[in-house]
Amino acid sequence: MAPLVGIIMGSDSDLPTMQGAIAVCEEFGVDTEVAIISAHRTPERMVEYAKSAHQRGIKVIIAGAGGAAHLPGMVASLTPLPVIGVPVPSRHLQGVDSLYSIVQMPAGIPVATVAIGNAKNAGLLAVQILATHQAELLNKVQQYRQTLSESVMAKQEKLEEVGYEEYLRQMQSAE
Ligand code: RP5
Repeated sequence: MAPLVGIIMGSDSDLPTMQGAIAVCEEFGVDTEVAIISAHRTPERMVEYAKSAHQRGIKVIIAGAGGAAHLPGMVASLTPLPVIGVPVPSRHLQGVDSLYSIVQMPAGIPVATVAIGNAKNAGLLAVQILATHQAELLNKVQQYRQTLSESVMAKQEKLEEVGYEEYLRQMQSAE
């Protein structure tokens, strides 16, 4: 099937972070295309990609970048599609620079920005956007939420059963 989510990143060094978005889309059975596109090093390729994405059937773009993270905002300015920005943790400023670069968009050109390094949430948001008009996917999102809730309740039950000290000990020995 033609991919519905475009997952792009400024450098291959962003891939370890961005794999969270790819993995979650795969988990929900959503086809993606993955590309390295740099706003600074390959600006013309970025323009071409952003202008053609909707014509190729892409519905949502997830863009990750670090440092002077212009990719999500520039892509958002060139496409009518929703863009989700992932601030990639950077070496010197731990991704605060990436976050500020991505989140401070001017009125008129939004980028939905997730937490630093949280590509998983970007993938989930893309899935939820697609699920607004896909009943089967909406069902999967609801099941996922149910599983999340059950996993927290299982932790609570165990905490009550073994007490906090033993719980901590087991957590630390599992690390
Ligand atoms: C940004 O510069 C990329 O998104 C990456 O996070 C950062 C560093 O890139 P490399 O020097 O590792 O290629 O454009």
